Amino acid sequence: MKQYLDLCQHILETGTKKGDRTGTGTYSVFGYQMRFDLAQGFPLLTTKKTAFRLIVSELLWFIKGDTNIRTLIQERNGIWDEWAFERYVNSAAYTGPDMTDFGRRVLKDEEFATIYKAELASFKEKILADEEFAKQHGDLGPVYGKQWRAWDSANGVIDQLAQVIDSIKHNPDSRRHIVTAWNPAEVDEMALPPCHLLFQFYVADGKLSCQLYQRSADVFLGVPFNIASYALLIHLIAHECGLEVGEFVHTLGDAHLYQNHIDQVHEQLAREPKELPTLKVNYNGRSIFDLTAEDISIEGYDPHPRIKAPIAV
Ligand code: UFP
Repeated sequence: MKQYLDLCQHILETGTKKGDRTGTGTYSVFGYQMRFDLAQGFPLLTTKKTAFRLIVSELLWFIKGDTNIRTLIQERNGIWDEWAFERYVNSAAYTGPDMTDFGRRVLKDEEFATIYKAELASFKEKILADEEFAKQHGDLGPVYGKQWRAWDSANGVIDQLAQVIDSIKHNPDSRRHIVTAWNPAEVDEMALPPCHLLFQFYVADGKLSCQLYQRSADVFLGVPFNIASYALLIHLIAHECGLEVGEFVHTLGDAHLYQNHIDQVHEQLAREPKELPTLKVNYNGRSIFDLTAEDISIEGYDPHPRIKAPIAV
């Protein structure tokens, strides 16, 4: 994954110091593109252990059109927890200790961190135990799953994912194989406006490629997930359409390294990339819409150890 390490190096060398919504501070570049030939192996980062299991359950959650964290928590996937929690503590229903600005305070104040962890844990327990509570407070608003599978329009509900698969199958040369999660009418209702917001498929020589436009990219924590997630999506859709996999073209808008990730990036850059793993999917005649996390695995993944870093909420 030299492409990824080159991006980190590029930001370190040319990035502009820039403030951001979370108050953390970043080094940032605007406009960058990476290409991954999926025939060369599955692009899961080898210079840092990356949790493929979480990538799989999140992608299947998008594909199923789900927007509630309950399903993710049931699969022991906590990557969206903070976003739902933030909505909850800002709602009238929340009566616990003050959680204002929890993302930043948790990094600076140990006493607060203990209280926060307990609150978040009890929030998650309630989501699991109480279906009504989950319906009200586990939903993230009309995020990816909603837009991909059930975009609301004056002409009815649009299943963009099913439509794009259909158009790849029946009109492969089309230049309109597009799915967009950026719904301007609904952005304000989302817990987090989509980061990976528009993708286009391309069919040539029996291979399926895909280009993604990502408006905002946390290069240390988010991007390794985003690359693997779209690589997996291309594999699944290619199989669905009887095509081989081509390239993943990853185009970034604001590509940033948070200032509290810089030591970790240097640690990673000092590591030698290893051989890429291989994706295994047990399709068993089922469509992309019926696969479960148990059907998808990775083989030959022997990464360098995990590197921890604080997430900016
Ligand atoms: N982010 C990613 N990839 C994702 C995702 C979020 O890198 O898939 F959901 C990062 C980008 C940014 C933050 O650092 O999360 C979102 O903040 P903002 O909306 O202010 O761009």
